[in-house]
Amino acid sequence: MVPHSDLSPPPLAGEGRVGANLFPPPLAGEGRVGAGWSTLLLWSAIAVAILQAIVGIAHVDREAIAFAVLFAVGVVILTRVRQGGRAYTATVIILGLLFADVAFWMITATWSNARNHEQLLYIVEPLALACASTAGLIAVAGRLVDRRQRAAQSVAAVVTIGAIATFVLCLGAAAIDGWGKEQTQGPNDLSVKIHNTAYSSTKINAASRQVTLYVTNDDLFWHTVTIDQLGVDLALPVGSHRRITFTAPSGTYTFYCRIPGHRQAGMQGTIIVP
Ligand SMILES: [Cu+2]
Repeated sequence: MVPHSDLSPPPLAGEGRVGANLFPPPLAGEGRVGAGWSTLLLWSAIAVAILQAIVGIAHVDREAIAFAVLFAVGVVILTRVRQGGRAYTATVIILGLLFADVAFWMITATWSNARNHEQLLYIVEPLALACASTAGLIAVAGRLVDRRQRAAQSVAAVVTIGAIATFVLCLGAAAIDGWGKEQTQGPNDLSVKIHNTAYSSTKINAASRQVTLYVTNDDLFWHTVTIDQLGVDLALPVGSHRRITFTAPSGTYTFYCRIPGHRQAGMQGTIIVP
Protein backbone atom coordinates (compact mmCIF):
# COMPACT_ATOMS: atom_id res chain seq x y z
CA MET A 1 0.00 0.00 0.00
CA VAL A 2 1.32 3.45 -0.88
CA PRO A 3 1.34 5.82 2.08
CA HIS A 4 -0.40 9.14 1.54
CA SER A 5 0.26 12.38 3.33
CA ASP A 6 -2.75 14.49 4.28
CA LEU A 7 -1.99 16.83 1.40
CA SER A 8 -1.74 14.19 -1.32
CA PRO A 9 -4.75 13.61 -3.53
CA PRO A 10 -7.05 10.76 -2.54
CA PRO A 11 -6.05 7.33 -3.84
CA LEU A 12 -7.63 6.19 -7.06
CA ALA A 13 -9.44 2.92 -7.33
CA GLY A 14 -7.05 0.09 -8.18
CA GLU A 15 -3.98 2.10 -7.25
CA GLY A 16 -1.93 -0.78 -5.90
CA ARG A 17 -4.53 -1.65 -3.30
CA VAL A 18 -5.69 -5.17 -2.73
CA GLY A 19 -9.44 -5.25 -2.58
CA ALA A 20 -9.77 -1.67 -3.78
CA ASN A 21 -12.91 -2.66 -5.67
CA LEU A 22 -14.64 -3.18 -2.30
CA PHE A 23 -14.70 0.59 -1.84
CA PRO A 24 -16.51 3.10 -3.98
CA PRO A 25 -14.19 5.51 -5.82
CA PRO A 26 -13.21 8.45 -3.60
CA LEU A 27 -14.70 11.87 -4.25
CA ALA A 28 -12.78 15.10 -4.53
CA GLY A 29 -11.62 16.45 -1.20
CA GLU A 30 -10.95 13.86 1.43
CA GLY A 31 -12.76 10.79 2.63
CA ARG A 32 -15.69 9.14 0.98
CA VAL A 33 -19.18 10.48 1.35
CA GLY A 34 -21.43 7.85 2.80
CA ALA A 35 -18.65 5.61 4.03
CA GLY A 36 -17.65 4.53 7.50
CA TRP A 37 -17.10 7.12 10.19
CA SER A 38 -19.24 9.86 8.63
CA THR A 39 -22.22 7.54 8.32
CA LEU A 40 -21.77 6.15 11.83
CA LEU A 41 -21.45 9.70 13.16
CA LEU A 42 -24.56 10.88 11.35
CA TRP A 43 -26.70 7.94 12.47
CA SER A 44 -25.45 8.14 16.07
CA ALA A 45 -26.39 11.83 16.15
CA ILE A 46 -29.82 11.03 14.67
CA ALA A 47 -30.34 8.24 17.25
CA VAL A 48 -29.34 10.47 20.18
CA ALA A 49 -31.54 13.32 18.88
CA ILE A 50 -34.57 11.01 18.59
CA LEU A 51 -33.98 9.36 22.00
CA GLN A 52 -33.52 12.75 23.69
CA ALA A 53 -36.68 14.04 22.01
CA ILE A 54 -38.72 11.02 23.12
CA VAL A 55 -37.44 11.22 26.70
CA GLY A 56 -37.74 15.01 26.72
CA ILE A 57 -41.37 14.94 25.57
CA ALA A 58 -42.31 11.96 27.79
CA HIS A 59 -40.80 13.58 30.90
CA VAL A 60 -41.64 17.15 29.81
CA ASP A 61 -37.94 17.81 30.42
CA ARG A 62 -36.69 21.07 28.89
CA GLU A 63 -32.98 20.17 29.20
CA ALA A 64 -33.48 16.90 27.28
CA ILE A 65 -35.49 18.72 24.59
CA ALA A 66 -32.72 21.33 24.31
CA PHE A 67 -30.17 18.53 23.78
CA ALA A 68 -32.43 16.95 21.13
CA VAL A 69 -32.51 20.28 19.29
CA LEU A 70 -28.69 20.63 19.51
CA PHE A 71 -28.16 17.16 18.04
CA ALA A 72 -30.79 17.80 15.35
CA VAL A 73 -29.00 21.03 14.35
CA GLY A 74 -25.74 19.03 14.21
CA VAL A 75 -27.38 16.47 11.91
CA VAL A 76 -28.67 19.20 9.58
CA ILE A 77 -25.22 20.86 9.40
CA LEU A 78 -23.46 17.51 8.76
CA THR A 79 -25.71 16.82 5.78
CA ARG A 80 -25.51 20.37 4.34
CA VAL A 81 -21.82 21.34 4.46
CA ARG A 82 -18.86 19.95 2.54
CA GLN A 83 -17.20 16.98 4.28
CA GLY A 84 -13.71 17.84 5.46
CA GLY A 85 -14.46 21.57 5.33
CA ARG A 86 -14.04 23.85 8.33
CA ALA A 87 -17.75 23.94 9.19
CA TYR A 88 -17.91 20.15 9.00
CA THR A 89 -14.88 19.64 11.27
CA ALA A 90 -16.16 22.22 13.79
CA THR A 91 -19.55 20.44 13.88
CA VAL A 92 -17.82 17.07 14.38
CA ILE A 93 -15.83 18.46 17.32
CA ILE A 94 -18.91 20.07 18.95
CA LEU A 95 -20.88 16.85 18.50
CA GLY A 96 -17.94 15.00 20.05
CA LEU A 97 -18.18 17.14 23.19
CA LEU A 98 -21.96 16.63 23.33
CA PHE A 99 -21.59 12.85 22.83
CA ALA A 100 -18.97 12.74 25.62
CA ASP A 101 -21.26 14.67 27.97
CA VAL A 102 -24.27 12.44 27.28
CA ALA A 103 -22.17 9.24 27.40
CA PHE A 104 -20.64 10.11 30.78
CA TRP A 105 -23.92 10.95 32.52
CA MET A 106 -25.90 8.13 30.92
CA ILE A 107 -23.34 5.36 31.57
CA THR A 108 -23.19 6.37 35.24
CA ALA A 109 -27.02 6.67 35.36
CA THR A 110 -27.48 3.18 33.89
CA TRP A 111 -25.05 1.71 36.42
CA SER A 112 -26.63 3.52 39.38
CA ASN A 113 -30.22 2.70 38.40
CA ALA A 114 -29.41 -0.96 37.70
CA ARG A 115 -27.62 -1.33 41.07
CA ASN A 116 -30.55 0.34 42.86
CA HIS A 117 -33.14 -1.84 41.08
CA GLU A 118 -35.07 1.09 39.62
CA GLN A 119 -37.91 0.55 37.14
CA LEU A 120 -37.07 -0.99 33.74
CA LEU A 121 -37.86 2.23 31.85
CA TYR A 122 -35.22 4.12 33.86
CA ILE A 123 -32.59 1.53 32.97
CA VAL A 124 -33.57 1.38 29.27
CA GLU A 125 -33.57 5.17 28.76
CA PRO A 126 -30.02 5.91 29.96
CA LEU A 127 -28.67 2.62 28.54
CA ALA A 128 -29.97 3.37 25.02
CA LEU A 129 -28.52 6.88 25.18
CA ALA A 130 -25.23 5.56 26.61
CA CYS A 131 -24.83 3.08 23.72
CA ALA A 132 -25.79 5.58 20.99
CA SER A 133 -23.61 8.39 22.34
CA THR A 134 -20.60 6.11 22.89
CA ALA A 135 -20.91 4.91 19.26
CA GLY A 136 -21.05 8.59 18.25
CA LEU A 137 -17.95 9.36 20.32
CA ILE A 138 -16.03 6.54 18.61
CA ALA A 139 -17.21 7.83 15.21
CA VAL A 140 -15.99 11.35 16.06
CA ALA A 141 -12.58 10.00 17.15
CA GLY A 142 -12.38 7.86 14.00
CA ARG A 143 -13.41 10.75 11.75
CA LEU A 144 -10.77 13.07 13.26
CA VAL A 145 -7.91 10.53 13.45
CA ASP A 146 -8.54 8.32 10.42
CA ARG A 147 -9.17 11.18 8.02
CA ARG A 148 -9.05 9.06 4.87
CA GLN A 149 -11.50 6.61 6.44
CA ARG A 150 -9.31 3.63 5.59
CA ALA A 151 -10.42 1.40 8.46
CA ALA A 152 -13.77 3.06 8.71
CA GLN A 153 -16.23 0.75 6.99
CA SER A 154 -15.32 -2.43 8.84
CA VAL A 155 -14.74 -0.73 12.21
CA ALA A 156 -17.97 1.28 11.94
CA ALA A 157 -19.88 -1.94 11.36
CA VAL A 158 -18.21 -3.50 14.41
CA VAL A 159 -19.04 -0.42 16.53
CA THR A 160 -22.70 -0.54 15.44
CA ILE A 161 -23.01 -4.24 16.24
CA GLY A 162 -21.06 -3.66 19.48
CA ALA A 163 -23.43 -0.89 20.57
CA ILE A 164 -26.50 -3.07 19.98
CA ALA A 165 -24.85 -6.09 21.67
CA THR A 166 -23.86 -3.92 24.66
CA PHE A 167 -27.46 -2.72 24.99
CA VAL A 168 -28.80 -6.29 25.01
CA LEU A 169 -26.09 -7.64 27.33
CA CYS A 170 -26.45 -4.81 29.86
CA LEU A 171 -30.22 -5.17 29.86
CA GLY A 172 -29.75 -8.91 30.48
CA ALA A 173 -27.37 -8.20 33.37
CA ALA A 174 -29.87 -5.71 34.83
CA ALA A 175 -32.65 -8.32 34.50
CA ILE A 176 -30.59 -10.83 36.48
CA ASP A 177 -29.94 -8.16 39.13
CA GLY A 178 -33.68 -7.33 39.15
CA TRP A 179 -35.57 -4.12 38.44
CA GLY A 180 -38.77 -2.51 39.68
CA LYS A 181 -37.76 -2.78 43.35
CA GLU A 182 -37.03 0.90 43.84
CA GLN A 183 -37.04 2.68 47.23
CA THR A 184 -40.51 3.57 48.46
CA GLN A 185 -41.51 6.47 50.63
CA GLY A 186 -41.70 5.88 54.39
CA PRO A 187 -44.55 7.36 56.50
CA ASN A 188 -42.33 9.99 58.12
CA ASP A 189 -40.19 10.79 55.09
CA LEU A 190 -39.92 14.35 53.83
CA SER A 191 -40.63 14.11 50.12
CA VAL A 192 -38.77 16.20 47.55
CA LYS A 193 -39.40 15.91 43.81
CA ILE A 194 -37.01 17.21 41.16
CA HIS A 195 -38.37 18.26 37.78
CA ASN A 196 -37.02 20.63 35.11
CA THR A 197 -33.95 21.47 37.19
CA ALA A 198 -36.02 22.59 40.21
CA TYR A 199 -36.87 21.19 43.64
CA SER A 200 -40.60 20.79 44.41
CA SER A 201 -40.01 22.64 47.67
CA THR A 202 -37.23 25.00 48.65
CA LYS A 203 -38.28 25.35 52.29
CA ILE A 204 -38.45 22.10 54.23
CA ASN A 205 -39.45 21.88 57.88
CA ALA A 206 -38.21 18.75 59.62
CA ALA A 207 -40.33 17.32 62.46
CA SER A 208 -37.37 16.05 64.48
CA ARG A 209 -33.59 16.09 64.54
CA GLN A 210 -33.51 12.77 62.74
CA VAL A 211 -34.44 13.56 59.17
CA THR A 212 -35.23 11.19 56.30
CA LEU A 213 -35.48 12.67 52.82
CA TYR A 214 -37.23 10.76 50.04
CA VAL A 215 -36.16 12.26 46.74
CA THR A 216 -37.24 11.49 43.17
CA ASN A 217 -35.75 12.83 39.93
CA ASP A 218 -38.04 13.15 36.90
CA ASP A 219 -35.32 14.68 34.70
CA LEU A 220 -33.07 12.88 32.21
CA PHE A 221 -29.91 14.36 33.69
CA TRP A 222 -28.47 13.87 37.18
CA HIS A 223 -29.25 16.04 40.20
CA THR A 224 -28.13 15.95 43.83
CA VAL A 225 -29.38 17.01 47.24
CA THR A 226 -26.25 18.22 48.97
CA ILE A 227 -25.91 19.72 52.46
CA ASP A 228 -22.27 20.65 53.03
CA GLN A 229 -22.53 21.28 56.81
CA LEU A 230 -23.97 17.79 57.41
CA GLY A 231 -21.98 15.79 54.87
CA VAL A 232 -25.21 14.88 53.08
CA ASP A 233 -24.87 14.17 49.36
CA LEU A 234 -27.61 12.23 47.62
CA ALA A 235 -27.10 11.83 43.86
CA LEU A 236 -30.06 10.99 41.63
CA PRO A 237 -29.99 9.80 38.02
CA VAL A 238 -33.00 9.78 35.69
CA GLY A 239 -36.23 8.44 37.16
CA SER A 240 -34.59 7.43 40.43
CA HIS A 241 -36.13 7.20 43.91
CA ARG A 242 -33.66 7.46 46.79
CA ARG A 243 -33.79 7.88 50.57
CA ILE A 244 -31.25 9.31 52.96
CA THR A 245 -31.41 9.58 56.75
CA PHE A 246 -29.27 11.92 58.82
CA THR A 247 -29.24 13.52 62.27
CA ALA A 248 -28.64 17.23 62.60
CA PRO A 249 -28.39 19.73 65.47
CA SER A 250 -31.18 22.33 65.55
CA GLY A 251 -30.67 24.98 62.94
CA THR A 252 -31.22 26.08 59.37
CA TYR A 253 -29.26 24.35 56.62
CA THR A 254 -28.85 25.06 52.94
CA PHE A 255 -29.34 22.21 50.47
CA TYR A 256 -28.42 22.52 46.80
CA CYS A 257 -27.61 20.57 43.64
CA ARG A 258 -23.88 20.27 43.00
CA ILE A 259 -24.18 19.53 39.26
CA PRO A 260 -22.32 22.45 37.59
CA GLY A 261 -24.67 25.37 36.90
CA HIS A 262 -27.71 23.94 38.68
CA ARG A 263 -27.31 25.86 41.93
CA GLN A 264 -27.00 29.07 39.89
CA ALA A 265 -30.14 28.01 38.00
CA GLY A 266 -32.05 28.05 41.29
CA MET A 267 -31.56 24.56 42.66
CA GLN A 268 -31.13 25.45 46.31
CA GLY A 269 -33.30 25.70 49.40
CA THR A 270 -33.28 25.53 53.17
CA ILE A 271 -34.15 22.81 55.63
CA ILE A 272 -35.09 23.80 59.18
CA VAL A 273 -34.33 21.29 61.92
CA PRO A 274 -36.19 22.01 65.21
CU1 LIG B 1 -29.40 19.55 39.47
